[in-house]
Amino acid sequence: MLIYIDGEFLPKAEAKVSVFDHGLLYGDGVFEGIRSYNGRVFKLDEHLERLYDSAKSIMLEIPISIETMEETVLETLRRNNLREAYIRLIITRGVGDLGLDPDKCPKPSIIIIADKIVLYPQKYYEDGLEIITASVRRNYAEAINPRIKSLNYLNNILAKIEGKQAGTEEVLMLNAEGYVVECTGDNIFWIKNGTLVTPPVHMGILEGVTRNSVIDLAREAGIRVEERVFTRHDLYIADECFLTGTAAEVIPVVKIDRRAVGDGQPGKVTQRLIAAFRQLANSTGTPIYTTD
Ligand code: PXG
Repeated sequence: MLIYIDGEFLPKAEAKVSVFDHGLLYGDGVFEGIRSYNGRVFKLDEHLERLYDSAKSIMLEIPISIETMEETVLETLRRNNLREAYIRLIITRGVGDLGLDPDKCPKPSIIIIADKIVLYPQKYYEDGLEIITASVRRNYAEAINPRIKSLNYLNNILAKIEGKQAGTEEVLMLNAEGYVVECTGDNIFWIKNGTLVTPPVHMGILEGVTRNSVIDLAREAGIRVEERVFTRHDLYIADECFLTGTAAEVIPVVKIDRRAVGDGQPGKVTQRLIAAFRQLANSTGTPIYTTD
């Protein structure tokens, strides 16, 4: 495996960062998780735009252009001979001293890891997931805005630990006001009487690339979509529920806080959207190899 770090492609054993990197010392940096399907990178422009927006929001200037970044991501995939991959792009504040001051870090670091994709077990797509609500609340937007895909994921990790202790794969998170926002690494949708609902971005969620694709697909299929505020009550009385994310794609939720969603089986609209998303992911994207 060859990993890109600051202009070089290094074997895994040599791909290392300094203990003085502020990404490690303070979680000071941003990242992206991207996938390629069948030799094409899915929504590469959208992921890169979110990466550069996240960086701008924390006043971190990425030292290469978005065009060079795009080419470097593709080159990392080529060097590793990958067609179906999970790509982790990381920008850290870089090496500084032991103080918080980001101005002591003269050069941000760029890391690109491209690996084989580890998929969720197929049974979750057929039988659905069970989730519970975490007691930990999603970050308050005026503290660390959830729209920033920062290296500081402790908020979500604390929620994930609660889920692991309860034996669930994902965990529902509420914002400080108690409204449903998202899960630890996935956005949430529910359906009632044929209308698809998901929280608006300003409530304090990561604006998922998969989320946005699913909203488009649903609208194209003639499904009414609403981005609005809701509580767990709405989820408890929903007909269907599903999560979206780069790793999970579209995955049904059949139990929330030990209550069955709808009839306790993955719903019809959810199944339609799973199929539509797979079709889109397998037929679009930026080609990695010129022969594709
Ligand atoms: N919400 C949060 C908080 C996320 O971190 C999503 C939603 C979905 O966004 P996309 O753009 O992927 O549709 C994410 C992203 C993992 C992993 O290993 C997943 C994410 C982030 C980090 C790791 O499962 N999901």
